[in-house]
Amino acid sequence: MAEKYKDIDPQETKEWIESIEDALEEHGYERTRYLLETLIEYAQSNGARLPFNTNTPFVNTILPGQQPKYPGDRDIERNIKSIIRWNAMAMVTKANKETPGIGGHISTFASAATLYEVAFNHIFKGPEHPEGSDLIFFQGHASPGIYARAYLEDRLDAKHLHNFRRELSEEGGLSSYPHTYLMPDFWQFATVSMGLGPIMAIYQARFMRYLSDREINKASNRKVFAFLGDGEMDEPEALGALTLASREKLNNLIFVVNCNLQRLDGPVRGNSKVIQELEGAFRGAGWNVIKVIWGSDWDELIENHSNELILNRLEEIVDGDLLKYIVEDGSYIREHFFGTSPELLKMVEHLSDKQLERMRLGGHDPEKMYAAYNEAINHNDGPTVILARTIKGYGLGEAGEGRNITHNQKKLNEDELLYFRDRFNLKFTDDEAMKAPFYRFKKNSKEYKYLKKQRDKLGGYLPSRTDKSENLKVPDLSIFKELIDGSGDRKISTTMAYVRLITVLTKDKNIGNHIVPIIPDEARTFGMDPLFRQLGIYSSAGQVYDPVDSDQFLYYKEAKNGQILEEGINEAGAVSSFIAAGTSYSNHGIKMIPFYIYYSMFGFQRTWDLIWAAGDMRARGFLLGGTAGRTTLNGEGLQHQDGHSHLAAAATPNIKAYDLAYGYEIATIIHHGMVEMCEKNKDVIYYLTLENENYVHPPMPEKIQNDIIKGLYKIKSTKNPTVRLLGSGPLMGEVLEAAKLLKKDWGIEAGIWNVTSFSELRRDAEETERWNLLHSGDKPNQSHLEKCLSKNTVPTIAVSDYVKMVSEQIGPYVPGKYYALGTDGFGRSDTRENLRKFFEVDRYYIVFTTLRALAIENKLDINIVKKAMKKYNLDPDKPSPITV
Ligand SMILES: Cc1ncc(C[n+]2csc(CCOP(=O)(O)OP(=O)(O)O)c2C)c(N)n1
Ligand SMILES: [Mg+2]
Repeated sequence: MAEKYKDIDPQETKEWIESIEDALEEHGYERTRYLLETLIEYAQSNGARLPFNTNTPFVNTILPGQQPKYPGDRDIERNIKSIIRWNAMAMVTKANKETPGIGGHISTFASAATLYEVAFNHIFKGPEHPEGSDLIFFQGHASPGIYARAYLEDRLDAKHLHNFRRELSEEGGLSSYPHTYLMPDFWQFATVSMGLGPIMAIYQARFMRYLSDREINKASNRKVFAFLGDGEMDEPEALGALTLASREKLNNLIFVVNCNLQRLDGPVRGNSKVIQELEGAFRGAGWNVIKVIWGSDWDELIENHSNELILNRLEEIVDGDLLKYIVEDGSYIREHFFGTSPELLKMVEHLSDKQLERMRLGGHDPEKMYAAYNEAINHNDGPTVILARTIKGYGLGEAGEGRNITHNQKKLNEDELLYFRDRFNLKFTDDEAMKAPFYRFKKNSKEYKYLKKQRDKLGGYLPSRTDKSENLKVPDLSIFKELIDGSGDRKISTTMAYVRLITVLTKDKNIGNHIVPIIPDEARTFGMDPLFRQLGIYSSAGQVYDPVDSDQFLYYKEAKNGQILEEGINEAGAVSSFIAAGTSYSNHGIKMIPFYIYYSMFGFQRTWDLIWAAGDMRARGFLLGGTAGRTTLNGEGLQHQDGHSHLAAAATPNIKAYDLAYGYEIATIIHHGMVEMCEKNKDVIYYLTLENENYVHPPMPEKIQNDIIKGLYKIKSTKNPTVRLLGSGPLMGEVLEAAKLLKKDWGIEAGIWNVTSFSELRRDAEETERWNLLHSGDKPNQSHLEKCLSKNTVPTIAVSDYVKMVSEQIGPYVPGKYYALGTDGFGRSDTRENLRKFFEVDRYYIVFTTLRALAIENKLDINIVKKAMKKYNLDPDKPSPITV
């Protein structure tokens, strides 16, 4: 401030400061804040425009005098922490000595050890805590430290540590990073794809509120902690949802950003200060920010905040400088940091170079960190972020402390091991240390007892993951009668059929309350707006305004107990809600079933990484890609027309993907999915594409449920088929029309099949083939595909509104020649008819391809194919939809 404006009356300035000093002394912080805010308001309203500033000085938010007494035994905790540091380092070192190139990280946990240890000893509530367990998003590549602690707690053995990153070893190993899928009793959240942790944590905290506001779970004092890297904060997802947390006053949410000022390649912000930048972003977004920059060693120097000299010096240095002070010795710090003025130099003349070098930073000082946590967990007015200054590779010395190479440091040599031992006063002999042994405290040691006692007090060990949820009773399929009976004469879309299903489902007395409809500002597109009124849109504030459509029956109803999560135009946030709801069975012991419907193009394509993380975290629920199909969604054009999400879905192992044509298929699949999730406890995600083309939906044929689930069922058989047509989703209509043309124009009878899932068919066929391979000589098994199609080897023509690779998935397993028609290429806006012609998937192309397939097999004269081209006006020189 002083720099920006010239002080034309220093005496007056002094008097004002003295007044504030008096206020602080006599009335404390609250009164001082009130006075200052009143003054600012007065000045603003009288025209003194104050510049917007979201930053506070580059010092700790909590002053030494405001710190609570440290509740633990610092010496014992230091011993425990040093051994955890050692074991974490040894785990990575050993792994890389034994298996060069296996990877791992030493430096990240080295920087974060104090952040975690203070919390483990004093803050994190465990699973047996009366208030329930905290939920912790660990920084992914700090995992060695978390394993190292679990080892001291007897939760992991040396053999596990030995097999870090060797998960396929016979004795079992440890995942590189937090992966629920691979360590389902241990890790709760998959965090290593940078940026996903923060957004998932925000929505997790919000979902906890949702559950208590809807009185499904009782309100509790559980917190969500997210440990994040400062480099990670550059991911758009990391900062993108901050205002939701403050808007919803999520005081159950605490971010801890490990500000070691470095990422993988080098400084996060060499030329400025990442902590200040983050402070600005978080404060601007309405968060409570606690900066923990300087350790106790700095208190004396900084204590006197009115000493402008040091404050200004702290203000002007940049992170690049701060990093340099880590790798240089004390004399360099004296010369370059304090040497800018004689007064500054004087402030440190009583300190030796060694002392200067060793001045601890905030994130390595347990007292400072405890003070921050203590304030964070007691802050009632919204979310808190702790910005903790640390040193990357702390304690590694020449081997990487604060160096640009530190992120990729994977093993220490013998000298470096000895240095590390000395640095943390460990008791290994030289010979022992050079072997990098794992160390465990003896059962009767004070460290072991302390470690256990602290965790006992806090309710047991973390991370840990359990499933104590009760099963839900899934209603009989018959509740979806109107879908099963078909639409009569009415032309409806699959989206409309789905909306009917969800309307009925949410009314079911057993399961209805557990359904979580999630929509990113697209409810009206899908015709779901009637649900606004029926279910209400969740809002922690209720509805404090009179909506513009309040005079209408189906008004925009927000409610504190609203069931719908209307996430706004925020697909990443909406998937995060999907994940929170879909993992509720383990995080809250209550099964919730998310139904997340979105514009299909903005699903996998935009947020597959989050969906992949959902798979990792064993989330359960339904993803519904609305207005899918490259030609079925017609007017919207290239960036809206999804013709490939099924490829991504097929590649995600625990997703079962379906492209559906009729209402009864939707009912069958969703019913089956719910039984798997809620009664059989399978960790599955169902992906259904839904379309907006209206046509008549027939009633469900008899006894085809299992076939629908397996992915293929017969629509029409013929006695002596010469060809087989496979249709899928909305293109089933074209297939049916093509079959009519084949009969009418060419006298050809085709067998007709409906493919509900190419990927499920392929998986089954592949698994069957694999079994047969491994059991060569035994009676071979038959896949569903074979059971359906192996009776004859006529040519097969498959059509879908997706790229050919989707239907080609089953090509190798279909007897006879296989032809795939699909929608490869960028979309266009036009009529469905023209688009299907353009992509060569319409009824005429189906007939044409069929005739040619028969000609190739010498079952038809090639001249007939030529005739057909003329008849249907097919241009042999039409440009390819892939290149045009
Ligand atoms: C989305 C994504 N991009 C890149 C990476 C690779 N990666 C792993 S750690 C890392 C650097 C992390 O830096 P920071 O967040 O500051 O964490 P630190 O180790 O410094 O605590 C990178 C780039 C990743 N895991 N995820
Ligand atoms: Mg970093």
